[in-house]
Amino acid sequence: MVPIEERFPRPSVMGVVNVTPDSFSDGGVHLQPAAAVAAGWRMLDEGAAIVDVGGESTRPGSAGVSLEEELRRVVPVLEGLRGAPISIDTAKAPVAQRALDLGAELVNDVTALRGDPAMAEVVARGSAYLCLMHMQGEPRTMQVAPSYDDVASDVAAFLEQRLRFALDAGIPEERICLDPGIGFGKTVEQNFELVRRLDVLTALGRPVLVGFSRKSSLGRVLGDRTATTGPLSASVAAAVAAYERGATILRVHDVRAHVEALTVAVAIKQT
Ligand code: HH2
Repeated sequence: MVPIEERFPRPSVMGVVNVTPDSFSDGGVHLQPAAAVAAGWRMLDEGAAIVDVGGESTRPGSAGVSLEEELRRVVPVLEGLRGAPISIDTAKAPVAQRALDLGAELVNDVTALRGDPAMAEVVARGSAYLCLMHMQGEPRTMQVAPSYDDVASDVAAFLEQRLRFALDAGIPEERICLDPGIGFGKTVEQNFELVRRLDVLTALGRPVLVGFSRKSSLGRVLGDRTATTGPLSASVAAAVAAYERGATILRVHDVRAHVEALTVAVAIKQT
């Protein structure tokens, strides 16, 4: 099996397809399977290395969906994207298993193997890559009062502990990437500090995935104190800054603009 850093060289773009009515920025847009499938193929055409399919919104305040509903949303989309490089954004082991059976190659678990006790085994048994993400609290309440001693070192300590847990469960290290979880139990300033100090996370020795695309901190730093999303221009700036500080995979909704911006950033780095 190819190590994740070879399969997804720095920088690689992960396109987001949310098959949900309520995702914070694209809720409802891809609820029909045909629309979601078309969006996935289009993102690959635009240069995404992989497409992240999710059937449960984790936006601040969200309550979660049942297993049956999540399967009902994602399975037709996974079937329509057969043969494409797919990531499954789920915290439920049966959804991950079904996705792996349908050819998914990465499990993106925003609970870092804490949501479903069966998840670690599903990943260990298969040959998929795994993303372990930091979240303080749970989506329903995570933005109420985020609190850290030192956000970068607290997030790093958590990810190191979850990496150890995954290794102990038999998941090879070379299959794992880590993610600071932008917007998951963090203030605006904490989100920006995590990107500013991304070296604290890359020091853990695993590739880092960053998902800042469209998140509300981008709208808020632009002056709208009640923003729930951020614009494309700000998303691209955050992705390029994260890449410059060592991020390997950028999780984004607008693939073409990010691929173009990152291509320029790479060209500048190389000259
Ligand atoms: N962000 C979201 C969902 N999944 N996974 C990883 N690894 N990293 C992230 O930053 C991340 C994620 C939230 O964004 P989105 O999927 O657009 O919204 P929603 O959760 O409302 O569906």
